[in-house]
Amino acid sequence: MKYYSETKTSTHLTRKTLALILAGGEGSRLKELTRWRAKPAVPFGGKYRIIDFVLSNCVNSGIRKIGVLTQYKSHSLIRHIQRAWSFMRYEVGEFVELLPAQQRVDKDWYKGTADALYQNLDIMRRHTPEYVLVLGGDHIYSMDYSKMLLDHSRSGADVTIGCIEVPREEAKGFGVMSVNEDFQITKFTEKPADPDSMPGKPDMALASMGIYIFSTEFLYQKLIEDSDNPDSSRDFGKDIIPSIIEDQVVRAYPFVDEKGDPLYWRDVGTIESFWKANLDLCSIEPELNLYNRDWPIWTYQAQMPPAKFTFDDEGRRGEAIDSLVAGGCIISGARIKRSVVGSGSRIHSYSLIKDSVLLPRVEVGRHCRIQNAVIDKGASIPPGTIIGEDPVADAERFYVEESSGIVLVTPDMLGQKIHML
Ligand code: ADQ
Ligand code: ADP
Repeated sequence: MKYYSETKTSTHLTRKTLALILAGGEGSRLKELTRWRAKPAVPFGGKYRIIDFVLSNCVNSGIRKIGVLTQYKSHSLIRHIQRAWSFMRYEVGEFVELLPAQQRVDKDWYKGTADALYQNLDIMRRHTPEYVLVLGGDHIYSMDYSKMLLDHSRSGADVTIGCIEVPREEAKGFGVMSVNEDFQITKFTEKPADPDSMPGKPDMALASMGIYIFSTEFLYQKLIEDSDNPDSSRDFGKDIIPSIIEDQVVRAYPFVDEKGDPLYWRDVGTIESFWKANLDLCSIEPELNLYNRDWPIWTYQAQMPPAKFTFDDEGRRGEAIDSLVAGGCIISGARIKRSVVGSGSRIHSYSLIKDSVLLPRVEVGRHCRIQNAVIDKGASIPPGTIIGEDPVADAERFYVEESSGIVLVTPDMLGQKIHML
């Protein structure tokens, strides 16, 4: 009986919710991968783009009214959303609507994440939501937002913020909170130099996932107040959230399983974290399971034939182990280990690829050795190229991330003039 009424309530809640995905940030730590495209549009996992994960979470959670706020280098993002997500039917109250910065309120683009919403207040009002779910467009995870909505509506909070435990060192890049025994947030600091640790866990901090559920009228009121404040940078993490902690009911919603253990959530903000989250998919039992039929990750499906593996001229077979090889690839006499090979790629004979992430439509010539690398979409690696063995030689031609040693190779670095976005 309890289960039935919960299902009914959460269906009501998800129908009354408007999800707004912030997809306009620059993502500058991804370096050349975001030179030509916004971070949410960066290809991920062989055939997806990063934004597909949050969009799939919305649809799988039953939230079908979705706005995507875009700003920075949005061409490929907009194109992808139009191609992949147009199956939503407005006639039955389902949509993915693009909300690009368009100087609607004054001459300014979106100044910060709160301003991005403020500039679309009239559009939000038109949809008459009871709740607004604000999401980042650049995280890799599977999450049922209906559970968080249920928690928000039951608690009567003004805002509920998704949170997760992270090592204290990493927490410097996040909003960090302290909570009381009822999960009410008592302190919130955006990107603190010295993050507060969790009680009984000196090495961990409670980080904001950048996911907020607002009761609608409260959100509108705060956005308007913030727009009148000349000292505000118009950002949720820097301005709005810290300003309401004292006087309002702001609750934390931990992203954990039934046992209370943290679930998989990755901010793929750096080359290393992007590389690592891709390789996580190659584990025997990945924490994020793309093969879960109850939680499909939707994307644009290009018409591609199955991946093909053939022998080289000397009879050595092309093979891939602990790897994901997307459709349309031909692996002819090359060996691939613990790597992700993006759709439509060609890997030629006598080459070895290890611990690497190839975005779609990469060509690797004969006799190449590639390891610990990320190869951007459309890059054509000339025969005999060695990547990931000599950091000095790599740094002369490519980008080597200092902290991790991961090598990033883009078409620009190879002198190619065509950008496959
Ligand atoms: P950051 O990710 O550093 O921290 P921000 O750069 O504002 O915050 O990006 C948040 C989201 O908004 C991203 O998806 C980005 O693409 C988008 N975005 C940024 N500027 C935008 C703009 N002008 N218009 C539209 N979209 C924009 C935030 C929170 C932290 C939290 C982390 C979790 O501020 O408290 O811990 O997310 O990753
Ligand atoms: P190598 O990898 O040794 O340089 P090729 O690129 O010529 O060799 O391809 C080896 C094998 O891959 C071919 O025998 C063929 O089976 C397959 N192959 C290559 N290109 C195509 C293609 N365009 N369509 C279908 N199969 C192809």
